[in-house]
Amino acid sequence: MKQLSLPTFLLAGILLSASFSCKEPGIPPAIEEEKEEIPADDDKFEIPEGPYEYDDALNHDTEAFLKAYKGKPYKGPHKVPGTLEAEDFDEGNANVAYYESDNKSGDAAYRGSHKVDVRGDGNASGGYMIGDVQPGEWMSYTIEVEEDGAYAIDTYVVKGDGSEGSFSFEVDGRGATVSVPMPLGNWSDFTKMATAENVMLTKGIHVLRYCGNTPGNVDRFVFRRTGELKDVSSTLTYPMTMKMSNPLFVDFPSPMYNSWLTGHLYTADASAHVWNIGGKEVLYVYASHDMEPSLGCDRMDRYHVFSTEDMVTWTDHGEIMNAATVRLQDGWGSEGFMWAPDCAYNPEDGLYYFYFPHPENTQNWNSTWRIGVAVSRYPDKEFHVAGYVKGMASAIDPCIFIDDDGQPYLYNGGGGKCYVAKLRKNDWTKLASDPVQMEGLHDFHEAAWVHKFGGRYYLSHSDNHSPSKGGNNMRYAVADNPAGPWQDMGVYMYPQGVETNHGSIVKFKGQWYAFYHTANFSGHGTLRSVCVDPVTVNSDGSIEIVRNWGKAKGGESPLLSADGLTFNGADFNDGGYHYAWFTRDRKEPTVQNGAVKGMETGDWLRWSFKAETSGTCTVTCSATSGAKVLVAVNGQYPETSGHDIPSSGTLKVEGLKVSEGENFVEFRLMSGTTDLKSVSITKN
Ligand code: FUB
Repeated sequence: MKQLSLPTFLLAGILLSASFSCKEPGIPPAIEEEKEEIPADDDKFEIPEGPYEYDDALNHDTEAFLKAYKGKPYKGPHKVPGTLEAEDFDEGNANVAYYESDNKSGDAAYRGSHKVDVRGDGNASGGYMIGDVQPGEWMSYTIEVEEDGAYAIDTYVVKGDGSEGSFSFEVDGRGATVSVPMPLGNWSDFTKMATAENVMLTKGIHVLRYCGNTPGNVDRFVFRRTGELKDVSSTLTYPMTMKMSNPLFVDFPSPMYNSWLTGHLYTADASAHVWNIGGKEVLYVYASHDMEPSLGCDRMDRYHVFSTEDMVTWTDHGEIMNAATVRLQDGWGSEGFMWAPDCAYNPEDGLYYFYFPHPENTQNWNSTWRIGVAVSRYPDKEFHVAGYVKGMASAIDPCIFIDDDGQPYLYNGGGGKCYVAKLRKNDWTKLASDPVQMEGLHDFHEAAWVHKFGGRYYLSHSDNHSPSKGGNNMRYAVADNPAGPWQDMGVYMYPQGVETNHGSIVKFKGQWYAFYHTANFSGHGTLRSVCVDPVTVNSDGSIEIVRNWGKAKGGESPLLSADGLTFNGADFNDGGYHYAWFTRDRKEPTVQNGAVKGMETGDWLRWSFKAETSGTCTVTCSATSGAKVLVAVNGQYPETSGHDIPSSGTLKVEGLKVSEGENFVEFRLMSGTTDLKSVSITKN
């Protein structure tokens, strides 16, 4: 191939760090020379002729699963309906009858020496339980179902560290339930149970798998028949159109992980673009898909695309890519791990280029990230995997930015490092320069997004977060060059109570919007929901904080004076669901005599106030005991997983940061129930 030499890429002085948390394939210490532009040639990816091939990943052969299953019932098959002791998992090898992530042995007094953590416990039925079931671990049980039907499984399990937990079940290798929240108590309290509803079972032998999505000690399962067997096959047809408000998309149904059952559609990592479709401006959102039940971000295995012409009515065009299709069409990739994507339109060839981070293999997922690329004639369907962008840094969260001269730039990064490389102008699946690590970003975590305004380049990203601090801020930086060096401009969105945030900033029909995600709706940090709010971009390009916490009741935020400030619980902000308050059932909080009554897990309230100077404050809450709460100012918690409201009913939280100008205080229930009388703030 003829090599043409181009000017040096303007990245002087950019050095690559020697210590990568992810393995970087062949990145030079600094950019010297740009790779040569390749003339349109025969190695450019061509969309294959013939019918479009897609693996919907839901074809599952139950009969074949049972035939291949090598486990043997222990004291079973266990009759359903009936009671099954957790310690009576099937006989068989690891990865067949059980999966254990550590090498510890269980209590040999029952079933002899075993890697499953069987433990003697006087409070457990039969004297034993399975302790220390870690995320991703499972046990299989051969069951014999008496009659076709819908069954409930009362699961006697407990999480003793006070933080939220969940478990789920699979039947014959397929997801059979959503994530069920675990009861909280001491690690040996087996009086409480949580019910997995609507497990559809046909008469005969099946293999049930208990999956610990989080740690928990599990004692027994009680099966009850609750109704008729329902046809649970997927009846989803795309596209589907609905009116939406924040959080977006959750009301669209979607198949759950590895299952033909449907649940809420959880979306994250929205990349929003405006394409011209038949002379009309249409906004498209390319989002990743959090799978229910979740296991961290491991099971995210597909992408959906959504569009709108008015920001009110949205269409879900359905799945455009999944991990199974990467393997089918291009022969590589892991299971799951389809993380934050992006898409770009090339007017030169009229094709859409969809970029997605995906590991080369499941075992070493965290060190084998690639930026996969798929190409289509359409923005919303028939993406063909063209491979991956060879030579790009092994990191997550691709973002594509096309400069005014048509030059595409590919960004990616995570774990504190952010990279950029040029793509070939005439082949957007290949690099035109080696990736370099960019300079000047402040506290970069991940989620790079680039847009241009007033001739300058804007890179927004999440900062280094801590779930116990409420998650990450979204920051932005500016530069005169698409590759930096960047100058940090500060925060444009406060943490959203989720351990990640990830956004995009886009102008649509004259208004700027910030896309982001929260986990409020699900209450699980890895079952997220995309949201959107208008954002103000000033004429000098500065971006104002996205005001997504409503407005003080009555309009004017009260001033935090030297005397402090007290809000009645009931005087929470105006602005409604998702902004001023949140309840799982979306019903307005119940107000009585100035208090908010019966707050439940996941509920929160916000109150706006003004401060003349920045500093720290103490927030004192008066509420009934029996609940664990987080108290935050501007979405940032102190270093804690929650405070128990003491029996005195007075909870004091110190050291919360206040900014000059507008602030909001938030009271969020982590577990239990409470009535909230008041929230007082004093400046330190
Ligand atoms: O969705 C998976 C990962 O979480 C994304 O790639 C990150 O940006 C974070 O949102």
